Amino acid sequence: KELANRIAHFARFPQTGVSLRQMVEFGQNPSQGTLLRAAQFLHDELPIRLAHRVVELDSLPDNLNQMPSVLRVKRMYIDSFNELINFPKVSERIKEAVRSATVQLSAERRHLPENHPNPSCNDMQRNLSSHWIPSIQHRYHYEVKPTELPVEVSEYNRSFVKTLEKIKRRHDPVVTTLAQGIVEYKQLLQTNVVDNHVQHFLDRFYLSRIGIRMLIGQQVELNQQQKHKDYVGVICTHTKVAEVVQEAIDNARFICGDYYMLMNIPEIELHCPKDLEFMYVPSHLHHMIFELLKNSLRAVVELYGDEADAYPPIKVVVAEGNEDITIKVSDEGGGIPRSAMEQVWTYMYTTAQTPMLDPEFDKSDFKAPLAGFGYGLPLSRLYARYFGGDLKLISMEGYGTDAYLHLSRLSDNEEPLA
Ligand code: W6P
Repeated sequence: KELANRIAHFARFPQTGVSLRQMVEFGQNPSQGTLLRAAQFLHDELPIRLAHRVVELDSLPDNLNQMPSVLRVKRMYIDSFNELINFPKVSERIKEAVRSATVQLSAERRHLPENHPNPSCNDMQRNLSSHWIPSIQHRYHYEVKPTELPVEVSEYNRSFVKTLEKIKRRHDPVVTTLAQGIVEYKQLLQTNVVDNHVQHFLDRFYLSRIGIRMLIGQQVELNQQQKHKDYVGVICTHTKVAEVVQEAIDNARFICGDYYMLMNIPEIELHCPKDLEFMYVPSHLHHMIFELLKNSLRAVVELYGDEADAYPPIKVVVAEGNEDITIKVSDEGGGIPRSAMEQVWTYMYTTAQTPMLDPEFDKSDFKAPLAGFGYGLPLSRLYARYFGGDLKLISMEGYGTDAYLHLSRLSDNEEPLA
């Protein structure tokens, strides 16, 4: 049908990546005109990304692409795609108003050709992210005079944000729904392994989801009042590593003590340069460290038993390099057999965790499993990779495990999209 054609059409455009730095440069004290430019970018870019996902869901192996849960996920992507392409484009009149309110800042003027094209309002030109997302240069070359903008600009922004929020909420259950599909698929195939193709698809799919939600989250946040001077949307330009990691330590220890009903909870030592700060999304950092610590705590408690008087402490070491900030989480929980290392990164639910996927399951009567749903580690690695980092595990079977979380300081890495 017609919608299928439009999706196929949009899926032929390449996705445009954005770097952490671009998100920050773009989002610092944005005027309504700048927010409108960002809205225009998202209005073009999000349907392209959504269309790619629909096509990929379609091209999953037979049986899997027909699973009810996979079809439900596809329906969410189609609905959001539809909503976006039916959202009105910015009218020529508003474009012209923003264009004429956009001034070239004098300080840099001499470096530009006399009639250098105004970056704000040209129409559909794909593949030129610098055209849509002003580079650092553009940021200083152009500014929008807020007073000269018509009220329609802020009205458009507000209405677009509403649509984005609705889309974001619609996609909340994507990870669990798709996971359910994988479980059903494995039951159908009478196997417990996810083949490489599906594993690869899920990595791409969830990475794309992180990116889409990051872009939506930025746009939504930038349209609200700035919560703190160090924040640009959900990005903190001075993320205090020790503070965020300590918070994750406290939370993980609390959850662990609660889950195993421990008298003594394993200690977690933090060695971190005081005052170490970098540009990052604090919630992502918290999420990854929290996930690693839960795994380490579980390993230690299950090795020594839940009634031990003392446990070997878990050690968290933060290293400050020029390229990377690396966070090592070391436990003495007995390690992982080398033959099981690959499985750690696969999207699979263990039998103990399956009840969570049963819609009839009474959540109030259930303790969240300490080590997540089996998705914690692969998803954490995607969060790390999203901004140019990585997550690696080194295990010494019979002793313990070291997790290395590398986070790029350069912040120039574009979102990985394929
Ligand atoms: C383990 C298994 C694991 C996974 C991830 C991080 C730490 C650990 N420790 O024994």
